Amino acid sequence: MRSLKEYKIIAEKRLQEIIPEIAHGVFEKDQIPYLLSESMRYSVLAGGKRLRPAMLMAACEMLGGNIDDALDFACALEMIHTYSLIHDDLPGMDDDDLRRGRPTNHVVFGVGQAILAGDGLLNMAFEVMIEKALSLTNAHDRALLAMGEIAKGAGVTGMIAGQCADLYSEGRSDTGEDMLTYIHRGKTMAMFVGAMRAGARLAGADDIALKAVTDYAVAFGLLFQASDDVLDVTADQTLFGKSKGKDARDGKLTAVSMYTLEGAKKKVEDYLNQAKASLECFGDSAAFFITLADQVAHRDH
Ligand code: GRG
Repeated sequence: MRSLKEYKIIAEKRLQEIIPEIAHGVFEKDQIPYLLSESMRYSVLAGGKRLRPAMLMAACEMLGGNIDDALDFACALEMIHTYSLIHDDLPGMDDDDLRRGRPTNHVVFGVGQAILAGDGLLNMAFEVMIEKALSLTNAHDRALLAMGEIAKGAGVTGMIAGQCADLYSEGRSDTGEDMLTYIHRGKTMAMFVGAMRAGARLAGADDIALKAVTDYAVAFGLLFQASDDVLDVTADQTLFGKSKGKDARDGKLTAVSMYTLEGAKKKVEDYLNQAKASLECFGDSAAFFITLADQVAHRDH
């Protein structure tokens, strides 16, 4: 069994290759403009926990698939996740100036270039997946199904829907628990579900296995967001790597504003138990996911 750290190293090495470094000042035919490559690399290679790519690869391996088939899909997912962070930080969205412990993309490159860095990462993610899918000559169907899972998680009924509801709810007093759950399911959970289901699809998983990994990802996503909301209140700013206390300042609907700090902590433990129970059917082969859920529930950043 591999660890989160091993998956992180594998994904980061491949991401370095996928988005090439271009010499300063170069704009050449059929090549990424240097400025775009620099701004995309700035955010994608800025660190990050790499949870989603690790979960995609681990799900694939747990279900008997091959990590070489999964790696490019995992990197594409991380590129999509990074685009969402860049766009979320823009002045027209969450308006933040700190991400992954660094100034946000638009602070360094300007708003216009930051929008393009996000667009570039999103579009290129699909180029990467299509190229990999075409190379998997005996598994085109699996690759297409995996791409579909990722597109759905990131899409207009997934992450983008959650972000839409989040912006809608800001400062409103007529939204409650249902809206909070809708936002968390979309913004946070959908990409974890996409990760796990894509990994499972690449392994050729049957319906029973697909249901088990989906149940885990749902509980994990809710656990992750509730613990993130707790950390927004309790974390050490340096370790957290993004602006602390911002949710409350922006009048955001969060697990803490809805359930109180103690209530949100209780939610974390409930989701943790649900996540672990979902993968009982896989026994020891699910050890990566059991450890991961424990780590995320009890993290300090
Ligand atoms: C712009 C379409 C669009 C969506 C933005 C990702 C996102 C949706 C908003 C960021 C704010 C937020 C609280 C999102 C919920 C998901 C989340 C906690 C993302 C951060 O994920 P981590 O902690 O980040 O895995 P790293 O940096 O470790 O990859």
